[in-house]
Amino acid sequence: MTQLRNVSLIGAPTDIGAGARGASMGPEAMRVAGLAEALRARGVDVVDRGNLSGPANPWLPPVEGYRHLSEVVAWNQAVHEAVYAELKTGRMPMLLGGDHCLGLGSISAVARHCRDTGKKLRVLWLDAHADFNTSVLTPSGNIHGMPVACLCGFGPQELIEIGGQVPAIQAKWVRQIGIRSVDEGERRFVHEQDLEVFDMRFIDEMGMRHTMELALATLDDHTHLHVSFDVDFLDPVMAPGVGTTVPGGPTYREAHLCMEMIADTGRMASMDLMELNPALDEKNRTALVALDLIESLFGKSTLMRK
Ligand code: HAR
Ligand code: MN
Ligand code: MN
Ligand code: MN
Repeated sequence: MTQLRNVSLIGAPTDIGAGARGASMGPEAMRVAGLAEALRARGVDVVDRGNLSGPANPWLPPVEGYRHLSEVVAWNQAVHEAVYAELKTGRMPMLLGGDHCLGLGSISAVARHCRDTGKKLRVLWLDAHADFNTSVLTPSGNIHGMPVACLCGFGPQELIEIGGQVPAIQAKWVRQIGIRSVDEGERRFVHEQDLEVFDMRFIDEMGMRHTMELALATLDDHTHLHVSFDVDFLDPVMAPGVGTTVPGGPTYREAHLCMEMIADTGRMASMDLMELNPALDEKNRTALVALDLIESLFGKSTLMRK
């Protein structure tokens, strides 16, 4: 196992890109659930860097297809710098969102680190949504529906250039898993850009095991694996605490297998935990499920093989 065993928690308490308020409380909910303690119990050296700060949510309608664009840029710049700084010191950043628009800042930092160090990047995007909208395709203007498109170079200049290189990543470096809600124009764009999507129908037919074998194929010693975990990936029966629930997600066991297979690669070097919304949760239970899955991601297994 070459997986980094030193994690830096970075809180990004904002819901600036979301369609519901409350993801701003996500970082604290994970702390209350006992994230740092659970990782330490697994032998991980954990440092909590506390929360980033940024502009308040003005809760305004979209302007030219984007809601809160300048605020989204400011938050993503802060996330980018924080994530990049951790990678530079050889630590594993774990971004605690916050809504998923911040995946742009996080993954652009990871891509920049990979350019610095000559690593290959593989991004696993665990989500109910493809997050591949643009200002013309979006039905909402909410930028949390756009980060993958922005990373691939399709988005407003001030956002897509945050990592210093446009595009920050190539679509072929991404594997999306658990997808079950894609907007009409977004669907066409996903095909046009050849994004590799393992949707729920694929998982139903092929099983999570085969899905993950494909998603994790061709990783090697030079691959930096980034996991962007949108909590709405999970079935809302077990994870109601998100702003945009979509029925028919992976079961508890399927989600665990997904995490366990990622852990087995030993290649995860950064991650995001996004969209947790305590305002919509029940006694922090979604945070506790997310924590449970993160433990699996860090190698917890029933028979403790390693
Ligand atoms: N596709 C819809 C939109 O663009 C909903 C996007 C919801 N996204 C997230 N993150 N919750 O995945 O508005
Ligand atoms: Mn590194
Ligand atoms: Mn998402
Ligand atoms: Mn989502």
